[in-house]
Amino acid sequence: MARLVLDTLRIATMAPAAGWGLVDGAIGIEDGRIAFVGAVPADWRGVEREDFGGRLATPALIDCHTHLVFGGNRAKEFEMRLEGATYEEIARAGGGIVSTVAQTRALTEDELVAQALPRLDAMLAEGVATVEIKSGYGLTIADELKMLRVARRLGELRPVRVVTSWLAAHAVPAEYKGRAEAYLDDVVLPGLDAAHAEGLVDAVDGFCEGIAFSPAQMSRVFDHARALGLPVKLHAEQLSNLGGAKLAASYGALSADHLEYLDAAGVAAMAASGTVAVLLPGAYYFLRETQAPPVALLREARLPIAVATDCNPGSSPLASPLLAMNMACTLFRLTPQEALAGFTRNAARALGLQTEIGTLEQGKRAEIAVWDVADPAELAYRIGFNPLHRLIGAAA
Ligand code: DI6
Ligand code: FE
Repeated sequence: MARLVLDTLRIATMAPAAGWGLVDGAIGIEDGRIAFVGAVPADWRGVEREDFGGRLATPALIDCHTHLVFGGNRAKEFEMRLEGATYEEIARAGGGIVSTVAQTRALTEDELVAQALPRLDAMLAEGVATVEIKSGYGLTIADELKMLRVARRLGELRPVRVVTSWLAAHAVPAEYKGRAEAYLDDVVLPGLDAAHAEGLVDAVDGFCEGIAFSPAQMSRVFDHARALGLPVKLHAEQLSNLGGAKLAASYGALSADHLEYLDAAGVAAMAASGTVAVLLPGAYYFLRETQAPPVALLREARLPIAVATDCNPGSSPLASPLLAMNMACTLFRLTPQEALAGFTRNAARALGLQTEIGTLEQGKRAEIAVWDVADPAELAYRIGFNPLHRLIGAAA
């Protein structure tokens, strides 16, 4: 029985639905799980202790929405836009999501691993112990499977839990232009079967938008996921309101993500199904979006709100959860407490892992971030500064 006491901590357990759940004291760890939070029980007196000098402990961070695996980058496109080029001109010049698809298809698994590792390492350096990673830049069966194999390998190469999502319904590839249904028939649905058979899929995602897939098309994907017993989630209401959140909720989705254009009916549907609202301030910032998600409605409906980086080359080249927290506060007016809950308790729920991680409570996995700060609000407050002291117990 491996026991350890982390002593002299200020602990933000994030256990209550509101509040930090602050406790001053110790955390007992036994065989990788939290045995107690607070005072050290009598039968733990002889156990090895490590003193943390009053530092702050929080649950290790969970980034519940990323596209961490992709080839190349789109810095050139960023430059062109700042020099006045329109999105259309860039697309005609071979830019946009198509260019990331081409670059991703061209790389081997090893090369994709090598390109993703620095992004993953940046996240781990900020206290991340769980990261969700989507496919969606391969758009052929072979290339989508390749992306998810890379995601799984990242989880073997680093002490992090990787949760995967099948996002072949991210964009219609050039070779299927105007034939989205055929793309679903030829790639998205049979590819899902193949990826699932290989154990590569933890959930099924899609991009429900005018420039991507309609609600009716997404239902076909979700019906297939349901038949395989896989949970679903959706990029919904990012650029317009197609009722994607409502559709996702009708399938009991784990989460609906982005949500800038979400309306009251969508909120009500999500509340009824317990679907988590995942906010992605990095994409809002980078695309200079002006309509913010309806945070007041989300609060009113008591929807759990998660926050994530959406790390991707086109709309959110962001590998910093701490900066995402700051942006959620400055741009969406979340409180620092909501922002941290968004990267801990509610992010766990968005991945269906709420019984295992996301709060510091007895029985949960001992995945703990220790920070050189006194007050948990400091985590969302600073910009471009990383106060992580130590990450403990991340999945090996
Ligand atoms: N929404 C987004 O913001 C990204 N994907 C999505 O569904 C954009 C992806 C890209 O431009 O590469
Ligand atoms: Fe995304």
